[in-house]
This record gives sequence, C-alpha cells and structure tokens, in this order.
Amino acid sequence: MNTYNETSAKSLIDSLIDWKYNNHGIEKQFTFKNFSEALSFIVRVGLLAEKKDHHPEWSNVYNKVDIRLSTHSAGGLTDKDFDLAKSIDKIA
Ligand code: H2B
Repeated sequence: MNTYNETSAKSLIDSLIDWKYNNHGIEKQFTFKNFSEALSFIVRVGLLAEKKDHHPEWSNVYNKVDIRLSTHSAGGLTDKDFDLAKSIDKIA
C-alpha cells in the first residue's frame, strides 16, 4: 500500500476540499444546520465506512462533525484515506 507524508500528499490534499494534513492523517470539520443533519451525515458516512472496511476517527458536538482519516495498519496516510475523503465530501 502507498503511504504518503506531508510532502508527497500535498497534491492529493489540494484536490480535496478543505482537508488539512495533521500528524500522519488528514482532518476536516463539517458544519450542518442542526444536530439532526449532522447525525444523518454520520449515519451515511458510517454505513459507507463499514462497506469500505475503512473507518474514520471522529467526534460530534451538536451541528459539527470533526473527522480524521489515517490508515492505522499502515501507520499513516494511504489511498484508502483519500478515497474515503472524496466519498465523504460527496455525502456532505
Ligand atoms: N480503518 C482505518 N482507518 N484504518 C485501518 O487500518 C483499518 C480501518 N483497518 N478499519 C481495518 C478496519 C481492520 O482493522 C479490519 C480488521 O479490517
């Protein structure tokens, strides 16, 4: 599996919307109208993550969802993270 560091990931990160590199992963905060919209997003992303067998680290406070993606088994960023990030942006 291809792993990326901050430098080699740069162009892939730039192809995404608002995802930022941090500590061997990529992170983004999503803001919704209210908790119900945030929860619906969480459920849809969760079902997709389970289908892909690639799972986000995340937290939710009311209308905000913070997501961090990294590939634990590879100890860093891989194509799986960029693939999931693209799908998450489509759902959002
Ligand atoms: N998600 C993420 N983000 N990284 C992993 O390495 C990973 C995962 N591994 N989801 C998968 C599940 C593995 O633990 C299971 C057993 O397939």
